[in-house]
Amino acid sequence: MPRPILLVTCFEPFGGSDRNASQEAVMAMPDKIGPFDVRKACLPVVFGEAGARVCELVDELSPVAVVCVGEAGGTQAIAIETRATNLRQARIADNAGQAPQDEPVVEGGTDWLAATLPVGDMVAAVEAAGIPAEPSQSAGTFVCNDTLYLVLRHRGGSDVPAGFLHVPAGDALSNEQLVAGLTAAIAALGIKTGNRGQSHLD
Ligand code: PCA
Repeated sequence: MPRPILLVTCFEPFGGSDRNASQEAVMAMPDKIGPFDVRKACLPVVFGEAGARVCELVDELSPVAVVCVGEAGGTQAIAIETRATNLRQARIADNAGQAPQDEPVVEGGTDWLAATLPVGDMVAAVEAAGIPAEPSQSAGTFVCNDTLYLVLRHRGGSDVPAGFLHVPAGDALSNEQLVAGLTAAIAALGIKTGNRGQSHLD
């Protein structure tokens, strides 16, 4: 039996910064976690393109789950997003110079899409590893939210469970803590998956 593939993505630096905490943490994660082979990809911080890239990787790798990771300013904990909103509202330009205002991610798309990873179990697992974590009801309206929205509606709300974790930008948590927290969150997926009481990963 081949080992199940878990797709984990991060983002390149953006907004004039030369670092992205999500990239540093994801690239330092182990290549195997529990039963999973972890495949990592770093995404462009570009509206539409990042989500399209994840969808391509889903088609190419057939992962059992997708965990996207980005950084967020002003937070002290790993935030596990519960949903994505159909809104693009950029305070700063993305890395292609786009700053959409009040535009939908998908014209005519549903207002919200729920993440399909077990958010509560993941929060508990990260906290059990001694790293602060919290569920979050908003992934913002920039490229991270955009990516989650596009992945969740891929193949018409695909069978692949997907979710998003925001790690603090800057030094609120060390890279070692981020790696430990992300690894714990992913290990929790092997125990129980899906937020509809279904087990997707068995
Ligand atoms: N954070 C941004 C985009 C890339 C990243 O790491 C966001 O929260 O949308």
